[in-house]
Amino acid sequence: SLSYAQKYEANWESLNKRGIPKWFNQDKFGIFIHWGVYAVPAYAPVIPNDGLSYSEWYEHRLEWKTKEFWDFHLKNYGENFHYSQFEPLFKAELYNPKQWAEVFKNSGAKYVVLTSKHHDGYALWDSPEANRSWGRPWNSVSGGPKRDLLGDLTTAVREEGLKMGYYYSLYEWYNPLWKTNKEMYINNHMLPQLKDLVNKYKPSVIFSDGEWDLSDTTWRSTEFLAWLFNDSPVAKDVVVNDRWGKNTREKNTGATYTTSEYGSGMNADIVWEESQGIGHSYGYNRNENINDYKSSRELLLLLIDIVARGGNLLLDIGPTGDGRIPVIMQERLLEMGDWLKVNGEAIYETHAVKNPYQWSSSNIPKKDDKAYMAGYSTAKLVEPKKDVAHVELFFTQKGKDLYAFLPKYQSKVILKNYTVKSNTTVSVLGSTKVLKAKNIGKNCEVDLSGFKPGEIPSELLVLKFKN
Ligand code: FUL
Repeated sequence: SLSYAQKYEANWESLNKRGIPKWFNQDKFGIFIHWGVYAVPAYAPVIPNDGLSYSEWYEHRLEWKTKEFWDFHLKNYGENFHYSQFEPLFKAELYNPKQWAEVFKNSGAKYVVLTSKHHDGYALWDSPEANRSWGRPWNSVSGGPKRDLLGDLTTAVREEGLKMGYYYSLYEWYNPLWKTNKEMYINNHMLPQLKDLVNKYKPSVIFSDGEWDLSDTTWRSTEFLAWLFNDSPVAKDVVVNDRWGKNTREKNTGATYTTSEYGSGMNADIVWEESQGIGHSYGYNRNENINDYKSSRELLLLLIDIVARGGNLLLDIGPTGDGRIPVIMQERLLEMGDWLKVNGEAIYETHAVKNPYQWSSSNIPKKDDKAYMAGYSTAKLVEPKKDVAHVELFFTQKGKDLYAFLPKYQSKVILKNYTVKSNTTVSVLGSTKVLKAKNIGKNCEVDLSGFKPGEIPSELLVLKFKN
């Protein structure tokens, strides 16, 4: 828990005493946005579970002449077309932050994290520090859209009642200072820029990144965090991730939350957040097609699986260079929101059940059953930790109440080693009907056969055991 009275010192031992503001782990679901100049070429090869699929790495891939990118670039833009020449084509002429914020609100997400600056150094606000080697400004207000993209989204998102946070890359691939004098880069460029972002826009989340080349001491990360937690305008509620220097990831879990990326997440004992896109890239990739995108059912299973293990999902979208959220991404978000409107009470502000596997239902078809697997892709999406058996049901709890998520409707559900009490009522979220539930030995059997067709959903139903 947080203690505001104390002054944190610039070391992890002290910073870790702060804890992580409660709102973060209660909110469960956020939207990640990767947007910048890379949204113009918007291109990467499509290779599942491979960082080569990240379109936001376009500039670096060109510099390294990575074949898949270089061939595409030569063919379509030519050898002499420099990455910075995409900036004038980044116009965001159809950008409507209010519409974006409405979609986020209706997706059921509670917070938004936008790339304030990715590794290419391009800032989405009027950052005085943001400039290129030849000393010219390199941000969305001086060039490209000529607009404070970040500020305008921040206002719109907050008007919808959601929290706003920023991704910020500590390093920059082609900043001359970075290349020649790391200390000056950090002191005169990076730290003032990050503080400017905090002072001007007051983030609820800082998702730091690009930290891996240097130690946390060289980055002066603990100094920055002590300032952030003691003296910044967001000292009370800001939440920060774990990327503050090589060897800081998955550590310092008292002050920072753990980030996994296109991964399977963590266990329930720490505050953690998994991030991934709907397809295989964070930035928009025009090279992806419908089969590369997860369905809303798959995305909801991903969310459920993560929340059942105590984590958050930061689901990424990649807007286009002209300022739109691709319609298919909007649809995915809105479909998730429709489900969350009915079932959100089993997600928000819940906790992981310590050992959910003890309750695995005994009458659910086994995982090798083809029909069953066809509608249940989580095992494929989320590589289970080696000690975790195939998940048949997902569970969360809130106070004394237990929620059980069923990937598919079944007429009877048996929870092993779980018994209902005389005052327990069992229902399906979205329906007021009280279900028959009886204990048979150590197990509890719930009868779902009494519903008329269409009365409850046939997929992703949630049983509530109210105690
Ligand atoms: C990574 C970055 O390199 C990716 O481009 C992306 O921003 C991801 C969230 O973090 O480390």
